[in-house]
Amino acid sequence: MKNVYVALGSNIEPREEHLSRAIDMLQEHAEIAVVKKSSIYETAPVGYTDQADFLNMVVQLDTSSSAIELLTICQTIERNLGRKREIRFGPRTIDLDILIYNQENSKTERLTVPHPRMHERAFVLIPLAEIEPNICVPNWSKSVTDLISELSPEDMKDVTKWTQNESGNE
Ligand code: A4P
Ligand code: MG
Repeated sequence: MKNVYVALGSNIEPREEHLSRAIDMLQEHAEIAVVKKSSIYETAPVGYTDQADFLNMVVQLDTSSSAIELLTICQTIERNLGRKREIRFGPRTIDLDILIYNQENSKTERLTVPHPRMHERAFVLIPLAEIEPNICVPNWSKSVTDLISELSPEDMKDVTKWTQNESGNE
């Protein structure tokens, strides 16, 4: 079994339903078990900033799938949840990114693991630290906690724990 961390993000309503349906769809695969889930965080958009806030979270999976098989599964789930690729870094019903695949360090045309931008993203590192603060992130050879200590206070303040009631959702 491979130990894998996947980041989920949505900034098109119903955001929380998109996250939970994506996790259900991962679980429907016999070769995937979701072993841990972070809390959900509300996060300001990074990269392309003229878009709605995201809900982000991270899940830990045990899987017998290869990294490329898992990417294909993630992209099928994105398609099934109505993902359209229009603007790079732009609004999306669901985004599934493979952060860490069994401590592998590899780059192919379709897949780079660890995810090439994860080390600088509070919306990835904060939920990942909640479930696995000490895991080493290959390529940077640093723990999640160490990578967080390199973020600016500005980056950190844009990521807050999300609860349904505070946001006025049902
Ligand atoms: N790809 C390569 N490596 C990976 C990997 N480790 N996991 C390839 C998943 N995919 C990987 O991704 C583009 C291509 O990356 C895929 O075809 C795949 O083969 P995409 O999901 O089609 O397009 P995208 O998401 O627009 O681009 P990208 O580069 O994945 O964007 P990011 O880096 O995921 O950024 N702000 C907040 N607050 N929260 C967010 O979740 N997300 C983004 C998207 C921007 N700003 C955000 C958030
Ligand atoms: Mg993506």
